[in-house]
Amino acid sequence: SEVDDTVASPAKRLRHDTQQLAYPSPTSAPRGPTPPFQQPTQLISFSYTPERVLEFDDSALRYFVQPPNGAQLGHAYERWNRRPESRPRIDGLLRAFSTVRAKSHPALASGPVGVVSWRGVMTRILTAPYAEERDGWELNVMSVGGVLYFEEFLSEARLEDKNNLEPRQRRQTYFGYAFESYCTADKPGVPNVPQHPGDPPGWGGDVDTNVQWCSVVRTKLGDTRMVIGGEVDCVRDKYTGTTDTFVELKTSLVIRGPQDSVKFEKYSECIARLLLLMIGYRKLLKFYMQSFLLGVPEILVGFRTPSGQVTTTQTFKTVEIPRLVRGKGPHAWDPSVCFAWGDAFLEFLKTQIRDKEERTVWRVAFRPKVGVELRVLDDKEVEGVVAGEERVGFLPQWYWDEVVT
Ligand code: 0WD
Ligand code: CA
Repeated sequence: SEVDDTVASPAKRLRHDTQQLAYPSPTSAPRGPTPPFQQPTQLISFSYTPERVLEFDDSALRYFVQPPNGAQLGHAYERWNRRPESRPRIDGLLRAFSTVRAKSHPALASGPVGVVSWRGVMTRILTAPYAEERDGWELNVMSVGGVLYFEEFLSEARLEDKNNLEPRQRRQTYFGYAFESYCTADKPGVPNVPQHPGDPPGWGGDVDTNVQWCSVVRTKLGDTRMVIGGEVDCVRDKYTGTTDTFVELKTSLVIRGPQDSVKFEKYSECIARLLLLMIGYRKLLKFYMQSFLLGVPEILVGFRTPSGQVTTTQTFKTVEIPRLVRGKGPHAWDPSVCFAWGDAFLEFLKTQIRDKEERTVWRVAFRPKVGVELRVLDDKEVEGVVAGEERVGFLPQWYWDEVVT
C-alpha cells in the first residue's frame, strides 16, 4: 500500500496503546476465594437544596411512611421540578471527601483510600458480568496520589438522549419519584398532609429532583479501600448517623399474567420468591448491588400497574436477596462473581495506571460479553470532558490544589 500506516493510522496506534481485560463468563465459577467486601461505615452526609446547593446538613433527609393503598404515581406530573441532565460530575463527592479528610475521620485512619466514586458508577462496574448488550458504559479515570477517581462518561449523544426521553419513558421515570413522595415524610411518624387542593391522601409533596440526601461511606473490596457516595431515599423511624436504618425505594411493573391473581397477604419466602420473579433477575441484581454498596439494609418495592397505580408493596432485606436467587435457573446470578470481577477490574487499573502522569485522563470502555478497554484520552478528548471549566482533567482545580502539593 502507498499509505505509510506505521505512523499515521490512528486505529493501529489505538490498538497499540489500549490495554484489555477480558470479561469473566458468569457461568464459570470464580477461581479462588471471593474477595471480601467490608461492611460500609458512614463518613459524612450532605443535602442538595432545591437550588441544587450542597449543604453539609440533613435538611433533605426523609423518613419512611407506608404509602396509601392504590397510590396513583401519575399525580402532579405536571408540577415535577426536573433537574436537566448535565455531565455527571464528581465535585460534590470530592467536597465531602475533602471535609472528612480535614477532620481526620477515624474511619480513614486504617489505611490509604484506593478509589473515590459515586455509588452508581460502582454499581455499573460490579454488575458488568451480567450486563446485557445494551448495558455498556464508559468511565473517565484519573489516578492522583495513588487514588483512583471514577467519573461516568456520557457522550453528547447520550446526554441528549437522556434529556429527550420519550414521553412514555419520562412518565415512567416520574413514577419512581412519585413513589418516593408517597413513601416519605419530613419528620418521623408524622403522616403527610396534602399541600395543594386535589392532592391525594399520603402525597408527600411535589417532586423536585434537585433535592437529594447523600451518604458517603468507607468500605473495602479485596485490598482496595473505597470512598463511595450515593443518594439515600429515606430512613426508617430514626436516623442514627449510620447506614442501619437506610431504606431504598423502588418501583416495579406488575406484568399481566397469572401472578395477578396471587394475594399478597403475608410475608413468606415463597411469596418473596414470586415477587422476585416479577421484578426480574437482572433488575434485582441492580437493586441488590446498588443498596449493598452503600450498606442500605432494606429495599422497599412498590409494584405498579402500567398506568402507575401501586397495587402492593414488599420489603426485602438486602443481604437475603442473593439466597433467594441462588441456583434458580439460567438467569440466576451470584454476587461473588461480581465481587471477584470488581476486584480483578480494580487490580487491572492499578497495575496499568500506576506511576503514570497524574494529569492524564484515562477512558475505560466496557462492552458487554467482551470486556473492558483502557486507553489514554488525547488532548482534544480531554477538552470535551473539561468543557472550558477550571479543572485538571475532570478534577476541579480547588481539589487538585488541595491534594497535589
Ligand atoms: O447528573 C447526572 N446525570 C447524574 C447524577 C447521574 C447519576 C448520579 N448523579 C448524581 C446524583 O444526583 C447524586 O448526587 O450522583 C450522586 C449520587 O448518585 P448515585 O447514588 O451514585 O446514583 P445512582 O445509584 O445511579 O442512583 C440513585 C438515585 C436514583 O434512584 P433509583 O431508585 O432510580 O436508582 O439517584 C437518582 C435516582 O433517584 N438519580 C437521579 N436523579 C435525577 N437525575 C439521576 C439523574 N440524572 N440519576 C440518578
Ligand atoms: Ca430509589
